[in-house]
Amino acid sequence: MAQSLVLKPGLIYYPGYFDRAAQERLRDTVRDLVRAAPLFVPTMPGTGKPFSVRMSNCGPLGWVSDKNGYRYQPHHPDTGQPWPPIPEQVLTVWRACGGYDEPPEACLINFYAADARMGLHQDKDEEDFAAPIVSISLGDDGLFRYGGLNRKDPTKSVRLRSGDVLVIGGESRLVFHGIDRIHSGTSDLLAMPGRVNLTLRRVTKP
Ligand code: MD6
Ligand code: FE
Repeated sequence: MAQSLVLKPGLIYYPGYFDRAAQERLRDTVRDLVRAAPLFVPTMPGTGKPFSVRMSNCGPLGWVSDKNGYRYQPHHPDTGQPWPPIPEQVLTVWRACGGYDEPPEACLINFYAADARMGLHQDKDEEDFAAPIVSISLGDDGLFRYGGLNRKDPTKSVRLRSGDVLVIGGESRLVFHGIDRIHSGTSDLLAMPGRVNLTLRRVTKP
């Protein structure tokens, strides 16, 4: 089992979880996934403003956002096709680090170009907060900021590197978090500059 660091109770960081060979395998798998389910541009509920992060999903459910709101749905918003299955290499991380008996139902795939970011948010569109969210990073470093249960709580940052795993669960399941910036050129894993983040989620109560 990889080394782990408790950033705060329930927020568990596994730096270097995947070695280079495993990162390359996962990169190739993600490339196939986004061929089947192309990256789409989510938009903000209400304003319709586009996210700077492009997204796709795998699993029985996928997270989407558009003018009607945030939700999980079984099909791609542009193609109408069901999402491809979650790859075994990814399910293995959930089993090893998730501490939750039932499988994940959604794996959100985020692609950050060099200038993309993600504002401070909580992940609360799931029914079951007893399940953690398990995050895997590939490619360029991303500066991950996390705080507490209130938006105004003080925050800290950790630089998520290619191959790192982060688990948000327990009493940290609903902490505010975001990505302040991408450190372009810090990894040569991807064919283009940028960062991929996979987040595994249990959506429904078993
Ligand atoms: C990211 N991740 O790392 C954005 N959410 O690119 C998230 O928003 C996130 O990493 C919940 C749990 C883990 C995460
Ligand atoms: Fe999140």
